[in-house]
Formats: sequence, C-alpha cells, structure tokens
Amino acid sequence: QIKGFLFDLDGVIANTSAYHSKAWHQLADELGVTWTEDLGNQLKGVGRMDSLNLILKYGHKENVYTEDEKVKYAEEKNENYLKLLNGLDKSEILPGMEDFIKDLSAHHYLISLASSSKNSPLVLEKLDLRKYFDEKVDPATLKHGKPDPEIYTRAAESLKLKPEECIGLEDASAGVTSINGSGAISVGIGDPTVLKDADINFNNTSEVTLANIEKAMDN
Ligand code: B16
Ligand code: MG
Repeated sequence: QIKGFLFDLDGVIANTSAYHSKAWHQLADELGVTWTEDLGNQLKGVGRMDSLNLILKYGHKENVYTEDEKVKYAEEKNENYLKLLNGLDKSEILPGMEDFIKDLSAHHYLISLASSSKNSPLVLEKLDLRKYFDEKVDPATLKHGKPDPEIYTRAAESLKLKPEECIGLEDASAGVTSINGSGAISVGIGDPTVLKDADINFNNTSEVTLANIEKAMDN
C-alpha cells in the first residue's frame, strides 16, 4: 500500500531544469565543450560537481583543470543559475503540480523532497510550496548523488516508510535509475524514450493526478 510520495524538484515541480540547462550550456560554451541535447539530458538531476565532471568528460577535458579551478567554474554556474531564479514565482510551478501536491496532502499521504539541488529550499520558498513537505533530504549529506539510490532510500526513511510504500516522481533518467534502485515505484515525467526504465510514464505534468497513477498501477 502506498503511503508516501518522494518528489524531485527541478523539472517535476518547477520549470527550473530549463534554468539549470541554460546555466550549464553557458559554462560549456566558455569551456569550449559543444552542447548537445544528449549532454543536456545526461546532466538532468545530477548534482553540481558531478555535472561539471560530466561536461568535461564529454569534451575530453577531464584532466585539464585543477580541483580548485573546477570549484570556481561550478560556483560561476551557480551564480548564473541564481540570477535566472531572480524572478521566480508561483507562475513557474509546472501545470497541475500544485493541485496534485495539495490533493496528496488532503488524502494524508506523506511527502518528502528528493532533490539534488542545494538551492531547493530557496526554490520551494519562492514557489510557496514548502508547507506541503513533511520532510526533505539535504543533498549536502549524500555520499552518492543520482543515479545512486541513496537519495530516494533516504527520502523514504525520512518519512519512516519502506521505499516499497512510496512513489518517486522524476523528469531525469538518472533520477529514475535512483528511484528504481531504492525499490520505490518510479514515475517518469517527460519523453518516454528517455525515461524508458520508469514503472509509469507520463508525457507531461498535467497528466500527473492521483486517479491517473491509480489507473496505471492497476494495469
Ligand atoms: P544545485 P533535481 C538537480 O535538481 C537539477 O536537476 C540539476 O540540473 C542540478 O545540477 C542539481 O540539482 C544540483 O543543483 O547546483 O542547485 O545544487 O532535479 O534533483 O531537483
Ligand atoms: Mg529533475
């Protein structure tokens, strides 16, 4: 029986994954790494330093920079991302997600946040959605980021539930892998060819309702 929901943030609740992509694209240009849609998809859901390392690997520049230089580039990306967040408000909650979260809360499901982003408290605050979350995982305390299962295992634990009692929602392939590894049921939101490993697929957030999830679970 499902008792809890584990949420990714960027790309599931808010349109912010587009801002992450924009800021990484900017940095890739600066580093002379060609940006492709495939690289963009690989970065989705992946933490800050892991993302930078993926970009450098993609451009065959793994051994070009010192750790200190890499930290500086990651900070630069974050400053650009924060600038893009400046005007963020409720209008950037993805279609249907506020109603879905309210509905879960009304049905007494427990809700935890499983976002890799250190900026997630700020984003939730700006969207005025913080009040609906019973718990959250602090990504700074993780040993391994997505696609490792740790974040979803910890999110279920934060609600004192078994992963099998939870549904995780993701827009990223690395995130779906993380949910599946934890043992929770995975919902992939977006291109089903990219999110082919998800237990349940929806094309966009408007389709994500309790009724549609129940229907998909009956099949
Ligand atoms: P930050 P999610 C992830 O958040 C983003 O999808 C990813 O693009 C970003 O690099 C990562 O958080 C780290 O974010 O640099 O803000 O700490 O999708 O797991 O909610
Ligand atoms: Mg995401």
